Amino acid sequence: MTITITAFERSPDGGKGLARDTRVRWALEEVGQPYEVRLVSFRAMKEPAHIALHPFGQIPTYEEGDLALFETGSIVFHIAERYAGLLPGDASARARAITWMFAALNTVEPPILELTTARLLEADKPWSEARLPLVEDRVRDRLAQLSARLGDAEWLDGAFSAGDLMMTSVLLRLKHSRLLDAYPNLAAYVARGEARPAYKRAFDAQLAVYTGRPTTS
Ligand SMILES: N[C@@H](CCC(=O)N[C@@H](CS)C(=O)NCC(=O)O)C(=O)O
Repeated sequence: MTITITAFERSPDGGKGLARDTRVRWALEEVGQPYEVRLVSFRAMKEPAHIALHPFGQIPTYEEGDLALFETGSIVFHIAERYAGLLPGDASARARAITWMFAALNTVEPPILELTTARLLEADKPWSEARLPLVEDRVRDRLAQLSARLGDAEWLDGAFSAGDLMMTSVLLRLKHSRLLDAYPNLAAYVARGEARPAYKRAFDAQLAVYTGRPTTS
């Protein structure tokens, strides 16, 4: 059955991995499933046809036969459940991997997104300069906690899982800030994720949309 995802027709970062279709592409590459991409404009994202797929008018979405999903947490979880390669077979290890997916999306991503908002959208506000250090400290708190838990391990809980895919995807948002520098084990963790062939294929395929180079999927 053909899998179709949606992605930005014009991506704000020019396809350099920040748009969330990257994590869905990555999951599909990890499990070896081909997929098609339908590009949507910002205007089309807010029109009824897309809203029927995604009530909040965003990307990515995921279609497979008569199944339509939105939210990257749900999409990556679905891929990991349906195809082998992203969740361990052992029930407890599987539950822990899923826990890390939730931790990435519910606990680590929110302060990182808040920082992006503060830097990009609120920089001209009179209170921005005073607030920014507070927002950065909230990110640092989470990074310190995650760094302490990861320690010297390669991945968060045994073998690479959907939990690592999601956590790496979230941390990649900090790549161009200096915040990861204080946590070398997290920086190395992110680099390990980026070095995975499946991630590289996903990244290249997204970038190719905007550079015109042929995609790998
Ligand atoms: N929680 C959603 C967030 C989706 C989201 O924020 N998508 C962004 C692209 S990465 C988007 O469509 N932004 C355009 C908009 O919100 O109008 C998920 O994980 O799928």
